[in-house]
Amino acid sequence: MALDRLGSSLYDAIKKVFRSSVVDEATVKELVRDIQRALLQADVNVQLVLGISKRIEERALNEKVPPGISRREHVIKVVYEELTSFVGEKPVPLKVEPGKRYVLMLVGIQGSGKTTQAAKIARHFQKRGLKPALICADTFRPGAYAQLQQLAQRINVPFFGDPKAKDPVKVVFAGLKQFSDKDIIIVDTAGRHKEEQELIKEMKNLEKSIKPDEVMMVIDGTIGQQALIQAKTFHEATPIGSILVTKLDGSARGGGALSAVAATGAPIKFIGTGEKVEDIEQFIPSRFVGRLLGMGDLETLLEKVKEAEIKVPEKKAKAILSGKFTLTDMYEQFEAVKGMGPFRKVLKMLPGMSYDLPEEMLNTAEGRLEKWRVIIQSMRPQEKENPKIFNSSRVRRVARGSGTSEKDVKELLKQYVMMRRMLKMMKRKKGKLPFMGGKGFPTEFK
Ligand SMILES: Nc1nc2c(ncn2[C@@H]2O[C@H](COP(=O)(O)OP(=O)(O)O)[C@@H](O)[C@H]2O)c(=O)[nH]1
Ligand SMILES: [Mg+2]
Repeated sequence: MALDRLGSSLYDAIKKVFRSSVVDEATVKELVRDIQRALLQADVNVQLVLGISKRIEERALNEKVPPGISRREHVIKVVYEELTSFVGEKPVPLKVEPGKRYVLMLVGIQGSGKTTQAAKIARHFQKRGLKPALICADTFRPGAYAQLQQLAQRINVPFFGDPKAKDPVKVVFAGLKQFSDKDIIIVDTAGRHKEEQELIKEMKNLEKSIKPDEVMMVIDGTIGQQALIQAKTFHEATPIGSILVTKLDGSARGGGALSAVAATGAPIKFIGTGEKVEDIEQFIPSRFVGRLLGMGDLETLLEKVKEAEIKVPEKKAKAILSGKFTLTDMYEQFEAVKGMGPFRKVLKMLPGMSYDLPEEMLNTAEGRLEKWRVIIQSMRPQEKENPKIFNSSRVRRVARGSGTSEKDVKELLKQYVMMRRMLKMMKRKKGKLPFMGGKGFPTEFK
């Protein structure tokens, strides 16, 4: 199951909590069951799933709700916290300082993505003004040398290797000598499929000889449950200091790889999200879980909600919920959101936005929201109040007046229809929009 699907099924589970009229024991139990199902389908280890769901249930049912937040919010907070602690509470960045040579050794089976990540990590630090270097210690696979050499050349990072060498230890020592002035040296090692024992032996030996500052295990995010066994085997041979999960783009069954974290106790430091050398991200647990839940970074969200305390007069809120949602109202929403910080971030927090908007739209959302504001400003009052009257000549006029294209105007109108439909749906279900309980976000509907 794809990681993004895990995201949307967790999100659906959470959404149910938002929409149910009361949050009681039955709601919590159903939520826990939904979460279990989502995690199991994403290949997370059964024991882990049971542990997490038990803690969520206990806390959600028994913990006292802190003042200032609703029971609903509390339940979501518990889910979020438990999932976050499952992938690592805080980000653990790879610390590299100028002038202090740091040797990072990558391990993992063949095809997990070591060589590619070696280059990605080098580039990551190069972009931050540090001096990286790459060493090819894969003396096993023909072509390993050329692969890393080419990658190094492309990103302009110093590279050392010996295509004829048989002993990786010797190669690494020679490389380390040459790179004594570098800040981070990334050692790419061999991985094998079948002769696992051989691989483990070589890895152990290499680690003992060169004594790297850190051993980072590269795990293919698509291998599911196997990741757990793999991580355990490696960890027993050489304590793994950190983990990099690759291929979390596409159809990664990331849950299995995430279980590996629990097996080794080592933090995930990076994730690989594509084949290109820039497709690497520092792993930030809260952001990751937020993404899984389809609601951005919850902590930031709760903070923002408290900070902003945007309220819409009750009369207006009632009018909107009764179906009267005009473009003027939409404009006001944009204005309100604008005061809350970076658009993109806030957009992810908007009800229904993170999963209903295509990714490409989110990417350009910042510019777009600004555009939409200008477009609405260029409309006549009767158009804002009654958008139904829009025809092609009105669209053309507004596009011209706002310096945008007709396509832009149509897109805005489409977005408007979507939001109105969503509000109507909410009304029918008599639920609140996500995060609209308590202090309300971005407006208060009571
Ligand atoms: N989609 C995707 N492919 C990746 C990623 N990282 C590596 N790959 C691909 O995985 C394959 C194996 O990578 P490689 O670095 O040679 O693995 P190694 O044998 O462990 O050194 C290559 O085709 C890479 O392009 C990633 O983050 N996403
Ligand atoms: Mg390789």
